[in-house]
Amino acid sequence: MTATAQTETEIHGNYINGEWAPAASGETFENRSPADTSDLVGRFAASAKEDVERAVAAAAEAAEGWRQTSPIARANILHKAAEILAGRQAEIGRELTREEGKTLKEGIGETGRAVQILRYFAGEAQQPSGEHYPSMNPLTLLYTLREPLGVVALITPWNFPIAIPAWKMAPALAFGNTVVFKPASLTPLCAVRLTQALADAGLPPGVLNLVTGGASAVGDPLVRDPRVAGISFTGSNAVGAELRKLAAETGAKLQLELGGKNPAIVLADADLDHALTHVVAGAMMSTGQKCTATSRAIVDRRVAAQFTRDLTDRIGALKVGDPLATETQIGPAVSAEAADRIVADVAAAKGDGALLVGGDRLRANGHGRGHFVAPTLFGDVDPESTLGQEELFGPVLGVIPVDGLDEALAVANRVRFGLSASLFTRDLGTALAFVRGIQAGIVHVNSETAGAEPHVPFGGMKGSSSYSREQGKAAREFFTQTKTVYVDPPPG
Ligand code: UN1
Repeated sequence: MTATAQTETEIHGNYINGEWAPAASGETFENRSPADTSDLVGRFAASAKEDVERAVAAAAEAAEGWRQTSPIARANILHKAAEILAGRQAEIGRELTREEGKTLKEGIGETGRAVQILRYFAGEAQQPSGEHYPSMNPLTLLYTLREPLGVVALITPWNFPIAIPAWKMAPALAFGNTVVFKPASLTPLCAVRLTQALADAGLPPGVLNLVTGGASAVGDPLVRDPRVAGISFTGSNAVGAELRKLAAETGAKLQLELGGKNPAIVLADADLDHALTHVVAGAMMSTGQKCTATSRAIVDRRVAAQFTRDLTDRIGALKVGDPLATETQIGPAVSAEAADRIVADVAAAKGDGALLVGGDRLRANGHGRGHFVAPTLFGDVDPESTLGQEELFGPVLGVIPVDGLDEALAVANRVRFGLSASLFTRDLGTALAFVRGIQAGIVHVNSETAGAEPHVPFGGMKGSSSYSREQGKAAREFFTQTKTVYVDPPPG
C-alpha cells in the first residue's frame, strides 16, 4: 500500500481493497482552502458508480473474515490507529483547518477528539456483546449475541471532517462491520488521513474502503447497492428525507443525524457573563456550522435588553480571519456557496427580527481571499418566523425575549428540530424543570449547546435524527443485530 504524500499538488486516490488507486475514470477534483482560494489543499479522485461497485464488492468480500476476527484483535488495530493519529495530531489539525476553515485550535482539538473516539471504541469492542437468560428448560443454555450488520455505508459531513467519520467508523469496525466511506467532497483530505491511520494500523484489505466524489456520483449508487446492510448519515434534513424513502425500499438499517435549531435559554437569575460567553461560543465557533450550534437565545425579558446589548458588543468584536492565525476566533464559511447562502438567508430574514450586527460578506483586509461572513445577531426575533424556525447553518444568532421558564420552554419546543438545548440559571429546581420539559436529545445546564463526549449517546429528538443514537454504548445498537441462541444438550 502506498501512503499518499502531503505536497499541495498531490493527487489522493480512493482506498479500495487495501490499495490507493485513482478513480476508474482517472478524473479528479480539487480542494481549495475556504480561507484562501489560492491555497490548493490537494486533488482527489472524482469517483463514480464503478468505483463504488469495486468498493462495495471489496467490503462484501472482506465481511465474513472481519466478522470472524476476534474483537480483541479489532480493538488492537483501533488502538494502533489512535496512536498513529495522535502522533500526527498537530499536522492533521492544520490540514483540517486548511480544508474546512475552522480555527487551528478547533482543528487540532477535533483531531484529538478522533483519537479519543478510536480509543473509546477499542475498549468498547472488548465489552460484553450479549446477554445470558434463564430458560423454561433448566438445561437449555439461552443467550444473545450481537453480530455485525455486514457492509455499512458511512456518509459524513464537512463540518467535523475527522471526528464524525471516526465516530461512525470506530464502532462500525469495532463491532465487526466492513465499511464503504464516502466523505463530504469539501473535506476529503481528513478522510484520507483517517483512512491512512487505520490502514497503517494493519486493517485487512477490504475492511475499510474510501471513495471520494460527489453526492450523486458516489453517494447515490452507494446507498442503492443491495449489498449495503446499514447506512449512517450525518447531514441535511433534505437528504435525510430521501434516505428514509430509499431505506424503506431497500430494507437497509438507517441512522440519521440531521439539523438543529438549538435554543439557549437565559433566565434572569443566571450568571449573565458566563451565559454570554457560552451563548457566543455556541453560536459562533466553527463559524456556526455545527448541527449543535446555538441559533436561538431565548432570554428572560427582565434581562433581555442588556443581554442583547452585550451580545451585540461581543459578536461585533469577534476576530474573523485566517483560521491558521492564533488571534483569529472565527474562520470562513466552508465554501462560496455556503457564504452566499448565509448572506441571502440573513437578507431574507430582515423582517423576522431586528438586524443588530453583521449580515454581510466580508471582503476588505484580505477577507476577499476566502468566503468570510460577518458574525450576525438579530434582536426581537419572531419565534414563528423563518429565522425563528429554520436552521441557517452559519454564524447567525437570534434573540427571542420571553417571560420566564414556561414561555421559554414553549418557544424552545415549538420547532421541528430537537437536537440540543441549554439553560442558564442558578436555580436547581428550574434546571430540573427544564431537563424534564425540553424536547432535545442533548441537554446542557449552564454550558453551551455544542460539544459531545465520545462515551455517551449523541443524537436528537423529533426531526433531528432517526431516533437511533451514535457514540457510547448506543453505537452498538446501531452497528449490530441480535442473534438469540438456544443450546440444548443432546438427548441421552
Ligand atoms: C459537537 O457539537 O461538537 O454535525 C458535535 C454536527 C453534529 C456533531 C456536533 N453531528 O454538527
